[in-house]
Amino acid sequence: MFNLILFGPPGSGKGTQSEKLIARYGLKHLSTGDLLRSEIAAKTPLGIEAQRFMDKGQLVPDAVVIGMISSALDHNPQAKGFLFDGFPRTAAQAEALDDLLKQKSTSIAVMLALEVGEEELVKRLLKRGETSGRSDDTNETVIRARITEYHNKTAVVADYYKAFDKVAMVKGEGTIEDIFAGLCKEIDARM
Ligand code: B4P
Repeated sequence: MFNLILFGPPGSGKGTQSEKLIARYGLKHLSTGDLLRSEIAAKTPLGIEAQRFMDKGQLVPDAVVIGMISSALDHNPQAKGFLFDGFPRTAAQAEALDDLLKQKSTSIAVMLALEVGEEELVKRLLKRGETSGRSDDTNETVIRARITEYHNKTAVVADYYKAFDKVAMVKGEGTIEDIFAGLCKEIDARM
């Protein structure tokens, strides 16, 4: 199995690049953002709870997202590898992911970390908010709260994987194709 994490602040292009990466490498895409949004759309109790946090730009509680990922792993026994998009976002989630993968006798091969400046992030998310219908993209205060959550709780996740020498930093500004080429180079060097 080849498992990778696509990491970066909100709006850094994780969703955009994930689509291209799964098409090229045949990995199973697990996006906690997408999973949460489908729970919200289906108005499940989990979705109703998650929405309260997402509308404020806050992270959803660890137990909720770890449970979602655990069941997604169980439902995909045939996958040749997973692309984790937007997960893990806290140190507790990173430890839980390691445990879940260990139970399946596998591990993370690499964390690809997209680097994008803060003003570019805000610009991209406000632009997406014009058409996406995502309530967390239309309000600049909520967008900045998401970036603050990233600095306070998520940035440390890169340190967790750096300790195992598993982090590759990739420039996340420029054309989508150039960024994709940078990501593929790092993956191909490790496959
Ligand atoms: P996510 O759904 O993960 O989304 P994101 O971080 O906002 O965006 P992403 O980085 O995927 O950006 P994208 O490619 O779309 O999270 C949403 C919320 O869910 C979180 O705030 C949190 O509340 C909750 N959540 C999710 N996972 C969680 C977890 N593990 N634990 C707790 N809570 C969790 O790109 C953004 C825009 O930029 C797009 O419009 C795109 O077209 C554009 N773009 C991309 N690349 C570009 C480029 N090179 N140049 C110009 N524009 C570009």
